[in-house]
Amino acid sequence: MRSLYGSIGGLVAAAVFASVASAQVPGDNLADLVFWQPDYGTNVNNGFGANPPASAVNGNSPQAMVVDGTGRVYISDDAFNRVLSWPSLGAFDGSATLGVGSPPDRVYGQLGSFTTITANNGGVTANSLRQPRGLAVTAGGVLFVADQENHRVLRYPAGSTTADAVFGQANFGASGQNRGSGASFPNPTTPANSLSRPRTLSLDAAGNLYVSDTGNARILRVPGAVSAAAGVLPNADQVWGQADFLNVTTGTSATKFTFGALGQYFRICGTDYLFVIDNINNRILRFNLSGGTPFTAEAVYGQPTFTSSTANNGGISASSLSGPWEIQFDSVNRMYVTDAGNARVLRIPNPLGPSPAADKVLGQFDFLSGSGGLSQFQFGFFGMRGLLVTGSRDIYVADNPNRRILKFLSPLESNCPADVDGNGTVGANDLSILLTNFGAGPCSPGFDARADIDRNGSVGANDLSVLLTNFGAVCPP
Ligand SMILES: [Ca+2]
Ligand SMILES: [Ca+2]
Ligand SMILES: [Ca+2]
Repeated sequence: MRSLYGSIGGLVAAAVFASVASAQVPGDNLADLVFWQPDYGTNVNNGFGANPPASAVNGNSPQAMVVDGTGRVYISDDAFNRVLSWPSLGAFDGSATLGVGSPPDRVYGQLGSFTTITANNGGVTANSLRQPRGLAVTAGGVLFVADQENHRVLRYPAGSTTADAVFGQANFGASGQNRGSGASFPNPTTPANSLSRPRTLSLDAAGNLYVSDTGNARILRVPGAVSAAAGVLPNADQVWGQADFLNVTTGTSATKFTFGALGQYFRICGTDYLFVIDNINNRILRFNLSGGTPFTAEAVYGQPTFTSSTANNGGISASSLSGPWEIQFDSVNRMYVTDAGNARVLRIPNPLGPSPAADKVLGQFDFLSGSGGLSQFQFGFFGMRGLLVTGSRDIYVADNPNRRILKFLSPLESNCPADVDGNGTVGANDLSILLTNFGAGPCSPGFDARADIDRNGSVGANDLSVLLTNFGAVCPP
């Protein structure tokens, strides 16, 4: 059973830091902004009962956060049956140091209203949503929304809040689970275009869409979903977790997972991967789509074998998982995992290596703690969902049961990045590490990410300039 306030250390940290909640300090484990709640100690159920009504600057159940190529931000809120959008992360943050940020300029699913939260407002249409979850967006702003309880995925042209294409239903007015055939029975007429509670979405460079079809224990690939004609999107052409499109079975192996599993596509160093976050089995599977067996996982995270599934197998550690939810990568290909059951975010520096373990943790003091709770103030989470890692390595976490989003300013990075080796001064050894990695990036063998001082994803002249400018400097402890 989780204690209300987590570890004693967490309680002390919360008590100490709640009084200086407005201070924004990068490079530490304390949040620097909170959204949708008035302070770090509150998690009221906005929009219901006597609590604050729904507004443009609050929400209830944050799920996914994505950013398009122009910097526009999109956040899904399933309890409020809407997706909100801001023109930039800066606009989302607003000028507040604590509290609400700035109002969004766009809403999906509520006919333009920022104060209604009705499921299928106006009926089931190309403008309605019922508990939207996953999001995916192209660089140009074409948005896909997993409209979970309408058992469909909607595509919105850039700038429009009216969908022009649907996957999983025959038209914009239909909303049946598996087109009416039930929870885990893909519709026999169109089994490759049938959904049961879709959640996470992702896109590859060719515009194929990967859909987590959680109620059918499978991940689908919808070919050419970005460029396909308006109307009903093409049938899926690939499926993970099932031998065919028609049948649904579950399991714990390199080819099978269970209900609720979430797929996320990433391209890393020229290779295409599908990661399946098999949260009930407390593991993440990695499928290599550029290899010879794309439907058999080549690696598993959080478990010693492909057939084990115990939470924190072998004890909680830097390589154990409990109910993982989402993963993201930064510019040097480090993997961040919302390890929700352990109320922590893990950073795995070498996720393609033989035994990937985390080197940093957010939400806990060490790798041996996993307690969470409601109202964890500035320090922790409880049952996190989506995750966004920015170019400067700020981290936004959808702290879902606390009904808030937390922003941490580069929480896992050094505040003195020119001190590459972390010994407290900027000196000859730091220069040596930088020069050894000069011209290299995360796909170079033996790359040392610490040498990327400016966090742009490679080691070059600007990193050298920053180091030389700070040469001889003493870094704060
Ligand atoms: Ca901080
Ligand atoms: Ca140093
Ligand atoms: Ca750099």
